[in-house]
Order: sequence, then C-alpha cells, then structure tokens
Amino acid sequence: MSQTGYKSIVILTGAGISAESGLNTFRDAGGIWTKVNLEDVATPEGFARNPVMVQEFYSARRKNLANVEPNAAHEALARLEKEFAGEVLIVTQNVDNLHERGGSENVLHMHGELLKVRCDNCGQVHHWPDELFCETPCPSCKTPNYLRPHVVWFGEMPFEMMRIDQALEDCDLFLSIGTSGNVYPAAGYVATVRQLGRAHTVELNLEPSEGATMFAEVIHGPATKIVPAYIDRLLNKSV
Ligand code: BJW
Repeated sequence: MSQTGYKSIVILTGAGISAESGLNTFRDAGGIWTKVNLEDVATPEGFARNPVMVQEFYSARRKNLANVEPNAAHEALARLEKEFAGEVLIVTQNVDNLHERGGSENVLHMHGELLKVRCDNCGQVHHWPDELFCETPCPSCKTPNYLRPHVVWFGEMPFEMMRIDQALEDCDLFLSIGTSGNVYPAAGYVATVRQLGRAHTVELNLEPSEGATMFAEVIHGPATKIVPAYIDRLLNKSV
C-alpha cells in the first residue's frame, strides 16, 4: 500500500500535455488537422498515394522535436513515478519523447514514436532522429522504399494493447491528461475502467473532453498548472 492509498496508477496522456512545450495539438484551433488533411498523412492509404509528402510531414515534426523541451507537467509525472510506492504506467498517445526527457521511465507509446522508423519489408524498427526519404534503404535488410514512420495511423492497430488492457484492469487510479477523447481505443479507456468498478477516474484537461462526464472527477486548466498541483496533492495524500 502506498502513501496515497492507491497501489497502481495508469495515466493516459495526449497532445495537450505537450502543448505548452510548443508542440501543436491535433484538433484545437490551429491544430495539426486544421492545417493538413488527416486522410492524406495519417492513413496507410494516404501513405500509399503520396509517400513523399507523408515522409516530409513526419521529417519536419521529427526535426521540430529537437527544438522543444519537456514542461512542468511531464516533470510532475516523472516525480510521481519516483516518489510513489506503487506502480505508475504512462500510456501515451503522443509520438514525442517528452515524457522520457522529463524523467519518466515506465512509458508506453500506443501510437508509436516519432524518432523510430519501421521497415515494411523485414519488420525491423530503427531509432531515426533524422530526415527520412522514401528511397533510403533499410539498415537491416538493405531494401530501399520500405521504411516508414513507426507511428499508428487510422485503421492500424495501436501498440501494446494487451499490456494496456491488463494495466487498466489492475489500476485503482486512472488519470487522463490532455486528450480530447476523440480517438479510439484510447477514448474508451475511461468507460472500461468505470465498468471494472475499482478505480477512481480523473480528467485533467484544458477544457471538458468528449468523455468528460464519464470521469468521477474533472479538473480543467493548463497542464503545466493543474498537473503539478494534482501530483503534489496526490503525494501529500490529500486526494
Ligand atoms: C490542453 C492544453 C494544455 C490543449 N493543457 N490540455 C467510429 C467509431 C469508433 C471508432 C472508430 C470509428 N471509425 C474509426 C474508428 C477507429 C479510429 C478512430 O478512433 N477514429 C475516430 C476519429 C472516430 N481509431 C483507429 O483507427 C485506431 N486503431 C484502431 O481502432 O484499431 C482497431 C482496434 C480494434 C479493436 C481494439 C483496438 C483497436 C488508430 C488511431 C491512430 C491515431 N493516430 C494519430 C496519429 C499518430 C501519428 C501522428 O502523430 O501523426 O494519433 S491521430 C492523432 O489523434 C494522434 C493522437 O495520438 C490522437 C489523439 O489526439 P489527442 O492527443 O487527444 O489530441 P487532440 O488534439 O485531439 O486533443 C488535445 C486536447 O488537449 C484537447 O482536449 C485540448 O483541450 C487539450 N489541451 N492545450 C491541457 N495546455
């Protein structure tokens, strides 16, 4: 038993936690999907139609990642992982690496990682901090024209689903931070946890998400303010 009374915490994060670091969200005003068509850059069909454009889109975001830093919300979650006596698992929909750079270790990237690429020929995943071109040969099988961003597009199966389902079953506190609740299966996790009936559920978001009414507790405001304050209260046992 931890100092908070909780034993196992699952934290779902989305683009909103990285917004104050300077990364665009997807669906807010000025978000990524207001500038590019998601069918063009975030579906296997879009990639098949125009691989050059899709590689350029992800190469630009990969490059931009080097210019941003983790913020107080990422750092507060890392502090939780270090100071909490039980289990803490971050299930992030984000493809950025700001949780890791903020100090978190137990992070699961269900929609993949911007700094990785995968070969559609041999299946090998490679760390890739640089620009990627279609014709770049796979470092493992040496075949050109098969490397793609190691991210999950619409219609593709998110990663680590079994581990996530198990963690949702085992947790007694579920936090959802900075996600609009539009994209499944992540958007359905609060319903899953509620149905299981053993975890307290909390939304921390700038504004009410699509699923806000499903949460037992909601706290609205910018992540860099509300997340550190919530984690402080959690570790001081006053929630
Ligand atoms: C702040 C803040 C601040 C701002 N502080 N907060 C019909 C019904 C149900 C499902 C489907 C359906 N038709 C199709 C589907 C399935 C589909 C889906 O969900 N579609 C919906 C659009 C309806 N899902 C899929 O295809 C997924 N795969 C799948 O379902 O496989 C089959 C399966 C079967 C059985 C079991 C399990 C699976 C794959 C989804 C892949 C999503 N990929 C993307 C792109 C990744 C690569 C990339 O980055 O380019 O992932 S899309 C994009 O959306 C990205 C994100 O991870 C994801 C979620 O977005 P997020 O993080 O919530 O961002 P926003 O912008 O939406 O919200 C930000 C929030 O932050 C807002 O609320 C702000 O208010 C807040 N905020 N500033 C705090 N400072």
